[in-house]
Amino acid sequence: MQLTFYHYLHCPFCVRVRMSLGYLGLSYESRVVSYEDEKTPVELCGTKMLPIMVIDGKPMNESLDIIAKLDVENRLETLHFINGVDHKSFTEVLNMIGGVVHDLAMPWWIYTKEFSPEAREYFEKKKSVKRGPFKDLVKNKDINMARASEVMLEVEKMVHDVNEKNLHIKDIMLASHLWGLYVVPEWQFSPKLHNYLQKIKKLTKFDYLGEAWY
Ligand SMILES: N[C@@H](CCC(=O)N[C@@H](CS)C(=O)NCC(=O)O)C(=O)O
Repeated sequence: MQLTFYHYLHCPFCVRVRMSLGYLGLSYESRVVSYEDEKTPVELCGTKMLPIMVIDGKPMNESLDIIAKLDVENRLETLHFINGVDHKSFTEVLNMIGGVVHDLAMPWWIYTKEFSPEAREYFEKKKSVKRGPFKDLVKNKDINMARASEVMLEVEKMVHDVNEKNLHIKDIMLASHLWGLYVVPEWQFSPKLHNYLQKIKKLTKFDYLGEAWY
């Protein structure tokens, strides 16, 4: 199976695919797409949305569908999760987590090495429509940190002692959504969440921004 993976480094949906690839031990060609590049994703899948995986010449999107297709031995139980009863409620919880994580992380993401000045401008303009200007997100960071801390109390109840055998797609989805907070200098995960995330990092051989530097 020949895999070419088009992705953004910061995007939690792309991160979940990247973590799954690492966990499954699949090698792939990585193409990090610049955020303002509309042509590449539109030519591949007809819409500006990543991740996109090209499998033996055929492009597909939707992170969970990609993972389900690649996980031929069903080690992460992705297909079962997609068709299962808690898919909807888990997705709602993730969206809520994403809301608080992204308000804190977005102003920092755009200053990582992934973003050129053009990509930064495009991203901020697009995301400000829903969230307001990034300078206001930064101004309100104490309020947003307090909101995030409250949410993390609930997140702590969702985590378990992960290992090579029991890692589930839901762990990967959760870790991918939380990972953005590591770029926020004032943020600190509780030891329980930090340990959980670091174990997943190891199990999935995940390196968040590494390839931006090579
Ligand atoms: N349901 C999709 C969601 C992917 C998604 O929302 N990708 C965002 C990045 S986090 C995107 O490509 N946005 C492009 C844009 O807003 O310009 C999946 O799971 O793959």
